[in-house]
Amino acid sequence: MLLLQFSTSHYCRKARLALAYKKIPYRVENLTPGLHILKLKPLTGLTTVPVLLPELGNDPGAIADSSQIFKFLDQHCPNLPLLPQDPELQTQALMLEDWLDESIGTATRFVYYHFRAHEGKSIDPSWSSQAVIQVVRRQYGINVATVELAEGRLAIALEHLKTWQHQAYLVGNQLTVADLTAAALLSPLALIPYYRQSEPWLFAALIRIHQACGEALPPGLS
Ligand SMILES: N[C@@H](CCC(=O)N[C@@H](CS)C(=O)NCC(=O)O)C(=O)O
Repeated sequence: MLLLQFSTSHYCRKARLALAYKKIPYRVENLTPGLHILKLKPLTGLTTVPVLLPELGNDPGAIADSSQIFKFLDQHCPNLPLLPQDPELQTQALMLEDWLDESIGTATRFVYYHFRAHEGKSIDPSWSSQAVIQVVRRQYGINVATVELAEGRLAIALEHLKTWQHQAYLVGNQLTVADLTAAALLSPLALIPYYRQSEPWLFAALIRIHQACGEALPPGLS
């Protein structure tokens, strides 16, 4: 299998966590932001990574979107399922995944890129890195007002995800799409001192889940 990705994307980390958890061998191709559209649009009709090319003969040619990739991986490799058997728990896990994908992954992006352009500029002050950060900020409309809203959404999310403090998994008694999605999409916060200091339980959970999958830890935790 081939994973088309941006090496730093937290949605691509989500796909890698699932591939690693299921011990599926795969290669990665790192795309260049901007030029990625030329490759992705004809393949999937979308412009986002991750995209998985299963390269398995009669399987779909290209799978776009991390949730669709999870669905495909569970069908292709039912061992170590990413969803609970129980239909009620299954719905819970899928709802959590969707909320994390659509709301929290975006909020993390806003807070992270704002941080990297200001207090976190010293992580990589190079012209090229700051240029990419500025392009991302313009692309998504990241500014003081939108970051403030994102911080509010993250505060609610962290309150909800505190269940991780008392139980190993967010849903039921097995690792699910909810744990993998939260671990990936919140991973950029590991570089932000405010979150490291105020939510140590979160980073303990992120490390635990990355280790359970056998995936390299994100920057800030490695
Ligand atoms: N819902 C999508 C979101 C993926 C996403 O937002 N990917 C970003 C990188 S983190 C991207 O490819 N952005 C480039 C673009 O929108 O052109 C998923 O889960 O795969």
